[in-house]
Amino acid sequence: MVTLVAPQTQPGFIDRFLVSAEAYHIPVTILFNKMDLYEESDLNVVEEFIQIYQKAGYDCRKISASDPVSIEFLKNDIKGNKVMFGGHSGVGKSTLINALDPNLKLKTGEISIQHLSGQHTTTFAEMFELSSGGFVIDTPGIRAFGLIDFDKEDLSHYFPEMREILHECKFNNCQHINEPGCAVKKAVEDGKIHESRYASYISMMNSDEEETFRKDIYK
Ligand SMILES: Nc1nc2c(ncn2[C@@H]2O[C@H](COP(=O)(O)OP(=O)(O)O)[C@@H](O)[C@H]2O)c(=O)[nH]1
Ligand SMILES: [Mg+2]
Ligand SMILES: [Zn+2]
Repeated sequence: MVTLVAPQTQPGFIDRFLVSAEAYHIPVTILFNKMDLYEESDLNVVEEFIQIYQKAGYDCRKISASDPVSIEFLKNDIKGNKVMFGGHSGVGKSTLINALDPNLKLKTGEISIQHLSGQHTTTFAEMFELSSGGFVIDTPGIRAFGLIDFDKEDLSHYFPEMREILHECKFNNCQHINEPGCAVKKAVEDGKIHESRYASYISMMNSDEEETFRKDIYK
């Protein structure tokens, strides 16, 4: 779940999230929430984001947790599945789950350590069954992502639009940085891969290996 105001989600955060999902073969739908709050200029930014992520192959949906019509499709998507809602604190994950099933009464808004009866604070991931079918996992807000369980050399495999053309690179160990005959760099130049996605790739390649690619996160 992504919002562009209150709070603002950065492409770099989305890209790290998506890479983690790809690494675990988890299909992603990007929900742009709080559409009811956006001014004209915000709407342009939403469209830019949607361009970036549709080009990368992701399903993008504009919703408002407060607009039942905009979220109805989710009931079908969730039926028969287990679905995790992720994103920054305050983007509206718990509000959306309540809108999908008002019986759940998850706590929203201010994070509180008080456990009021009949309410759940999102301080850890918790799974709930929806009355319309399927299960949803509500997660606490994620500030940053540093949890990717694979080698740096494989990073481009977790960008779907890069994965498609990797075999076209001249060198089979191409890192898509400075190598000649690199199909990824050419696709960026030709506008087939969005510059913002490539910038995230480079940023992740340059990031501290211990931080970004550590393999002991669940130990
Ligand atoms: N205007 C508007 N506010 C929303 C929407 N979704 C959530 N909110 C508000 O955003 C705040 C944070 O929501 P919450 O569900 O607690 O976010 P979470 O931390 O992602 O679970 C609450 O005050 C919600 O009422 C929406 O679609 N539109
Ligand atoms: Mg919450
Ligand atoms: Zn390459």
